[in-house]
Amino acid sequence: MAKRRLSQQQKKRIEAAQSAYRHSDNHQQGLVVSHQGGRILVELEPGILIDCKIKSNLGSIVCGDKVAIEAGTNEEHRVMAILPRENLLQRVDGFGQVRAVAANITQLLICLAVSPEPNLFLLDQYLLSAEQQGIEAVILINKIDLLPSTTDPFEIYSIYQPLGYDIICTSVETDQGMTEFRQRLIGQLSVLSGVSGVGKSSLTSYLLPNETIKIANISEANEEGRHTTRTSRLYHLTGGGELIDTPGVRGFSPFVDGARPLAHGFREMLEASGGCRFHNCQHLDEPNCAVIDGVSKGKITASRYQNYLKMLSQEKSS
Ligand SMILES: Nc1nc2c(ncn2[C@@H]2O[C@H](COP(=O)(O)OP(=O)(O)OP(=O)(O)O)[C@@H](O)[C@H]2O)c(=O)[nH]1
Ligand SMILES: [Mg+2]
Ligand SMILES: [Zn+2]
Repeated sequence: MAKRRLSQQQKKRIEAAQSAYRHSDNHQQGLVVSHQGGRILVELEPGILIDCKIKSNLGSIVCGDKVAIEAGTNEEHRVMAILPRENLLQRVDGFGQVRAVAANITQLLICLAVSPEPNLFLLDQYLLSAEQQGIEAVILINKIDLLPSTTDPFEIYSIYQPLGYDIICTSVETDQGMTEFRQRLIGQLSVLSGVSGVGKSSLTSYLLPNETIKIANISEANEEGRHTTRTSRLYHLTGGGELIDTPGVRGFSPFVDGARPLAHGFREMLEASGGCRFHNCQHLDEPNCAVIDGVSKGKITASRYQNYLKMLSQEKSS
C-alpha cells in the first residue's frame, strides 16, 4: 500500500506540531513494541502495555520507536509524536518503496542458516546498511545441527571474520551457540533480520519460552514462500536487553543509501581506498585503483567486490 507523499511544507508543519507536543507536559512517553494496521502497542513501563491509535500524518512508526501518547475520551490512547530517533533501519520492498523496519537499534543480527542456503549478496547488503547507519552487525548461522550439507559455514568464516564481523553458529535443536548468542544480546536493542525460514522466531522463542511466538511447523517450513511471522515484535529478554523479531518477507532487500559512497559500507574497500589515485574513485576501471589491485592480489575477496559492483549498477539504474 503506497503512502501518500507529503509536501515539504506539510512535513515542516507536522514536525513543528510534534516538537511542540514533545515539550508539553500533557503526555506520557512509551516504547513501541508492535505496529499492526492502524494499532500500535506501546509499553509505558515494564509489563504495562496499551493499545493506541495513531494521530494521522506521523509517518511510519516502528518497533523501538519512543513515542508521546495522550489519553483521549473513552480511555482511548493516541500516539501524538515520535521522539527523535538515534537511527532507523529501513528496507526496500518489491515495488521499490522504502519501508522502515526498526528504530533506535544498537545491533543488527543477520540471520543465515544451513538451510535455506545463505545468500551472500543479501548478507553484503545487510552489512552495508549496518555500516551506513553506524550499527554493530553480527552474523548468525542457525540450524548448525543440519550439517553436513551443501552450505559451508567455513566459507562464511573465511570471508567475514577477517573483516572483524562476529559470527555465531547456533542451533535451537542442540543448544549449540545459544549461550554465546544470549550473552551477545545483553544490554543491546537487537533486531533479527533474514529471509523466511532461517529460524528467527525459533531463536526468539528459545530465549523466551513463556511467550507464544508463531514458528513454522516442519511441513510449512518446506513450502516455498511461506511467511510465518507477519509483523515485527519487540521482546524484553530476562538477562537484560531487547530483541525484535521481524518477518522474513520475500522480495524485500535492505535499504542502501545511495547518497553515500557505496564502497564506504565495505570495510576492506574503505580501508584500501586511501591508496587510490583519485579521491572519488569508484573502483570500476580507474587507473591506480588500490581496491582493484587488492582484488587482483587476493587481499579483497572477489565475491565481495562483485557484490559491490552489482549494488553499484543497481543503484545507477534506480
Ligand atoms: N534443524 C533445525 N531447525 C530449525 C532451527 N531453528 C529453526 N528451525 C526450523 O526452521 C523452520 C522455520 O523457523 P521459523 O523460526 O518459523 O523461521 P523464521 O525465520 O522466523 O521465518 P519467518 O517468520 O517466515 O520469517 C521451523 O520448522 C523451525 O522448527 C534449528 O536450529 N535447527
Ligand atoms: Mg518468524
Ligand atoms: Zn579505487
